[in-house]
Amino acid sequence: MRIATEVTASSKEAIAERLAEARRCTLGLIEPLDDEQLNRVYSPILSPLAWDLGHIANFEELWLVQTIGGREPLRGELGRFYDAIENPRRTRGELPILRDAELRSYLDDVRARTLEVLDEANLGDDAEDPLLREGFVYEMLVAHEHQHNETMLQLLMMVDGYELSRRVGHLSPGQAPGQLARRFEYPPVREVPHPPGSIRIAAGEHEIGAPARGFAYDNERPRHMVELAAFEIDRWPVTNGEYVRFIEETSAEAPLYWEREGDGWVDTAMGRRDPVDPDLPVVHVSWHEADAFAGWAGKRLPSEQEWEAVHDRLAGVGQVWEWTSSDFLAYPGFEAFPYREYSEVFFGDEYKVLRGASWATSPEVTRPSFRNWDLPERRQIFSGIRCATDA
Ligand code: AVJ
Ligand code: FE
Repeated sequence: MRIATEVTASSKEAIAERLAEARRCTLGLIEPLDDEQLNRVYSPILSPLAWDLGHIANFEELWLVQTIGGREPLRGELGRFYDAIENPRRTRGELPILRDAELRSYLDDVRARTLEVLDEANLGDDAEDPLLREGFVYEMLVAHEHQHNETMLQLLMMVDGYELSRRVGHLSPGQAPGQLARRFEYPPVREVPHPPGSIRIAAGEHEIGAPARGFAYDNERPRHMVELAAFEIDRWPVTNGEYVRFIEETSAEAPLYWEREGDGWVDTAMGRRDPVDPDLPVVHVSWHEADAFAGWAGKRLPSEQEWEAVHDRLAGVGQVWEWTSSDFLAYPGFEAFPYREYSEVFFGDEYKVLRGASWATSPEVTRPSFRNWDLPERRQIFSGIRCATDA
C-alpha cells in the first residue's frame, strides 16, 4: 500500500512538472511578441495566437477543473468561443475572446485550479472514471498544449523577424526538470548520415495501432492486424534538392515560403531569406504535391499501415510530417473517447493522414501509432514526403 501511494504521489509530481514544461514552451513561443501580434489575424486558415492561448486554458478548464474537479467555469459562457468545431479558424479573429492581461491571468488561474484538482485525484489503475485511469486526462492535456504549440509555430512562420526563443525546448525522458534538452531550431538540424536507398518488406501480417494500455488518442485504437503486400519504402524523406528538380521539370509550384533568388531558391519563413538547403527534407508541400512528386519519381506515397509497419527502420523521421496515401478513417471497432470532436467528426475521405513528427513537434505528442491529419490542399503544416513502391 505504502509503495502504491508513493508511486502515485511521485507520478503526480511528474505530471505537474510536465504540465509546467508544456506551459514554459507555450510562454517561450510568445515571449518575443506584443499584444498586437497575439491578436493579429495572419491567415484565414490559422487562428490568432490569442485564440490558441485561450483555447489551451479553456480545454484544461473544461476537462480538469469542470469535468474532473466539478468546479464552475471561471468566466461563465466564454468557453463556447474556444470550441474548435463551433468556431472555424477564419472566424476566430472576430470573436470576443480574452486578450492581453486578462488572457494571461486566465491561463494562470486555470492552471492553479488544475493543480488543486490534481492533488485530490486518484489516478491509479483502479480509478473508476476512465478519464482518470492511468492519468488519461492529464496525458491528454499535456499532449494538447504541445499540439497547439505546433499550430502556433505554423503561424509564427508568417511573423516577420520572429526568432525562436532560447527558452523553448523539450525535456527528454529521464532528464532533470528545468533543463531543456532540445531546442526548436529553424532550419532544423541536419541529420548525418543521410542514408540512401530503400527498405524492402515482404508480404505479411502486421499489428497496427496503440496497445490497450498507456495513453493514446481514440483514433489509434483498437490495435489490429493488417495484411500488407510486399513493398519498398525509401529510408530518407524527399529532399529539397530532389524537389527542386521536380518543380523545374514539371513547373509544379514551389513549397510555401520559397522564393526564387537568382538561379536558386530561398526560404522566406519568418521574413528570412535563407538559401534552401538541398539535403534537408522538403517541407510545406500539400498532399496533392506530395502525390504528384511520387508519381513523377516513378513511386507512390506509402499507406499509413505501411509506414507504421516499418517506422523503426526509417531515417529522417522527426523532421517533417509525412503525407500518406490513406484517408483518415476509423479503425475496425473504433470507439470515440473522450469526445467525438477529437477524431470522429473528421473521419471520411476528406482528410489525409500524416505520420511521423516534425521539428516543431514535442516528443510528448508522438508515438509510432500517432495519426495526424489535414486537408489535402494544406501546406502551412510541417508536411513533407516519403516515397514507396510495390515490390
Ligand atoms: C491532430 C493536429 C489535426 O489541430 O485539429 C488540437 C489536434 N485537436 N486540438 C487539430 C487538436 C484538438 C488536431 N490535429
Ligand atoms: Fe485543441
